Amino acid sequence: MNAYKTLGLLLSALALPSLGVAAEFCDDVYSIKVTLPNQTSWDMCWEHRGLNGISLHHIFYKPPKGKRLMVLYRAELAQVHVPYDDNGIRYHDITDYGFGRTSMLSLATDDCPTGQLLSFFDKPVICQTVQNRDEAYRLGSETKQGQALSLFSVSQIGSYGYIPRWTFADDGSMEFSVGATGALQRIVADDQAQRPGWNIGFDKVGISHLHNFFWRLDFDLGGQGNQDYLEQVDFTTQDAKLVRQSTVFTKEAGSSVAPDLARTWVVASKTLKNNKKQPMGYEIQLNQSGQRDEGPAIEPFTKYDLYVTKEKSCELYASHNAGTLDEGEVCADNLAEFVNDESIENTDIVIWPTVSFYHMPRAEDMPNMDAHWSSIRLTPMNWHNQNPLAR
Ligand SMILES: [Cu+2]
Repeated sequence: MNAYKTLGLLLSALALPSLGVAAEFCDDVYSIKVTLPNQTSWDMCWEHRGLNGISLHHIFYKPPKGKRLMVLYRAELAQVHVPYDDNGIRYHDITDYGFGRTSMLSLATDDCPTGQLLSFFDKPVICQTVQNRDEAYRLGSETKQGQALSLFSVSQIGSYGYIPRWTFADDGSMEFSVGATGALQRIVADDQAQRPGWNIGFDKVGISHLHNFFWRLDFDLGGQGNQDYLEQVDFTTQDAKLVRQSTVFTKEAGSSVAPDLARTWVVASKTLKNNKKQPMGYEIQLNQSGQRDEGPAIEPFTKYDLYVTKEKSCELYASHNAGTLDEGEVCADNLAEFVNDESIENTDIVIWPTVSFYHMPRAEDMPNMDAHWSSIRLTPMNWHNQNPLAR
């Protein structure tokens, strides 16, 4: 052992206690570890990616009295598709412009008044806050206030400002949202053409359009990548009763919202069980399912509201994925091609929830728009033995 090595060991032995535990899966600067006042902990790593913007990975949750377990291996926004009603343009903002690099705005202290800014090199890109979420529960006079960890960044794409936000609550639930603000991208004089849209004043028409948001979620419940399955749960009426019908997907598939069946989806683990012997999992809820887009034949990826595929490093974006290359392999173009009858049993799966917002412009969109939010919600389903915040 040479002198330098001895000195190095000595220094690291001296330094370790004050450094604390280093992040497991990333550099310390990309590590987020928060214990909320209710003693729930969340920890994860973040990345800045040119196309996805902020991407999160190795997401772990620890309830106040339970074990720390991985929920998601990776989570990212995988497309923002904006087709205009007059077919004048159909944007694919994530792949064609990218939410990272120059699109990602540098945040000021005022953008994050109650939190802390996280920087990518010297550019502050994430605002991290702990927020109150009012009553977590109430039973008579017994009540508990809830909290959540919230992360957001801002990406400027054309006239639009998009705010991807990731919220992790003290009860294990998560909400992934995107706010759309900025200014209207396309306004025409209404005597130019009978364009689909809405008169926003002074003979100006804001062209109506959709914002279709796609997330790519690689769940690895309990860190076991090959043990997750996706179940679709429907309720049908039989003899004045509602009867549950469960379908576990065994092959890659697309599925759509069905309000008449009260349809929902649960991702769960074949091996992880709570103390009541129930499979531990998460329910996936699409919060804005009042509007949906099934576009023309050139956009087959809009056909379904949720997809499940076998995990592939070549399948990263819901549409316009073909330009991406993985070790020389030409990747398939979009979700409709990713779903090609492959088995998803005993393999790592990816879930792609989507929501649509139909934006009909109004006078109030001038000169700048309010932030309108679209989101999905992930709620623990038998992940715990009981309400994790109960005494
Ligand atoms: Cu819009």
